[in-house]
Amino acid sequence: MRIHVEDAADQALVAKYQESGQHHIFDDWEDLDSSQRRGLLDALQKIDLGFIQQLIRDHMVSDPDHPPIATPTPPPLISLEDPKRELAREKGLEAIRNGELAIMLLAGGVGTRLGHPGPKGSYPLLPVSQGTLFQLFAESLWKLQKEMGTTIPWWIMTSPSNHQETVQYFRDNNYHGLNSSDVIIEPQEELPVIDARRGRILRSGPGKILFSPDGHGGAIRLLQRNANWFRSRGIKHVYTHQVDNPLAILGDPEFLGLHLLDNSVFSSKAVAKTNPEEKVGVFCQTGEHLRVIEYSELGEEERHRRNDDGELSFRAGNVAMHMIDLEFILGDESGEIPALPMPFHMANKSVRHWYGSEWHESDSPNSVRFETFIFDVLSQAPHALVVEASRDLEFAPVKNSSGNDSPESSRAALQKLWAQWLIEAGIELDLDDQGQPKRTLEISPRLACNVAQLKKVLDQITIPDEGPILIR
Ligand code: UD2
Repeated sequence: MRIHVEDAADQALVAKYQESGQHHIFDDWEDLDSSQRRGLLDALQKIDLGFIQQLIRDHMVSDPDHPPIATPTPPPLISLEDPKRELAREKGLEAIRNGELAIMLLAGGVGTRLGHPGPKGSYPLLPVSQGTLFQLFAESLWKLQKEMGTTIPWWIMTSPSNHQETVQYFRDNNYHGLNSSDVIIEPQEELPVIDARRGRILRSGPGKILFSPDGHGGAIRLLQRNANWFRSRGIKHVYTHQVDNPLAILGDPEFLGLHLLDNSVFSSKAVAKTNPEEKVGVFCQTGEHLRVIEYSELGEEERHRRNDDGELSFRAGNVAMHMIDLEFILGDESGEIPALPMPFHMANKSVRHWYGSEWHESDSPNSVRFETFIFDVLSQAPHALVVEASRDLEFAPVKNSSGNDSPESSRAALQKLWAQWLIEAGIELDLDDQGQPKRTLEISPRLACNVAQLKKVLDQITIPDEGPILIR
């Protein structure tokens, strides 16, 4: 079909897509009004078509299988009992007090599994107040800043599709008590979604390209784009956490200290996998480097292998809390940003899309998204570290709408932990035989983020005689 546009640059753009086998994008051009046409051309302008065509060739046409992974071995691990931890904590606290730490929340994902309409962080997880995940994190950070007597900037990585809503959320909620200038909300980049069979760019409606965020590896590019911001403030380390885990200990001083003592440039927390089939990526050593091998990529034999003590050999499950040395990501004073190329992974998903002037849907995956993963920079890290964390204390993600890793299981884990703090602080509480409090319970992080902090504010706590217990 011949498409006529006035501007020579636009005409060349249209020709480029048509000649690259993406002419279907214009098949309803005649039905679009002038602003829809402009919107489409602007979206096409944003795409690096040559790069996308290369991704399609590399992943879909040539060899869709993963390249073989060099024989993995279990990685060295700082265990829960490691005596270095106490010293590490002091070192971490000192670095935070010196203003060397920033925190980055990865909140750009699409979060389709939970079925919550807004950004995942706006999910009302808290059991009594119905406060949100964003609120929990913001209040934990408020507390950490107060305890440290310093500002700790909080970067929130959104994606173009949830950015405005996230910004609006924080404005509407007065940043949950944080200084708005310390909360920097910035979107990651996005890439077009591709038809799984033919490698065509998909549309989300007439004249609209279907885009998807480029994976949490986008955080590395976001840091690099903002190199001057971090350098000018003397920030040396960034702690990253995922929006789906309310138990993440923001900026954990002990973790930062272990990272520093070990001269690591990329440190990660890991919890012991409970069974060989649990669907989390595991840290492995391959050659000189650490890497995360996704559940599906780890061979049957390795998945089930056990040590003499009966523990799974490959048990260091990735819980997506990382401490990253900024010099590794941003380079040294010379100002030259290191390249740090990351491989693209394909995610096959089923999606509703617009093609041939009608909607298409499928129960099986019909589209491909290209994503990079933050931990893939490990292959370029001169030295990296894995630190064991306790699942009960640090990992209760909200991923699915029910069952495992759901709001229900996550709330239960939070309440069990808060109940233990109260009991340890000397407050009486009835528990059931699973260790769960018999009454609905919530402790605001503004008051306490751990048992030591709780013990300091005992005089402010009164437990009502009946009903839900909200301590704030
Ligand atoms: C991730 C890990 C998995 C396990 C698990 C623990 C990967 C590929 N897998 O699985 O091994 O450790 O977490 O909870 O990481 N996000 C963005 N931008 C994107 C995509 C994701 O910010 O483009 C954020 C997202 O908002 C969320 C986090 O990254 O906070 C995890 O994303 P996910 O839900 O895709 O990862 P998941 O649960 O499959």
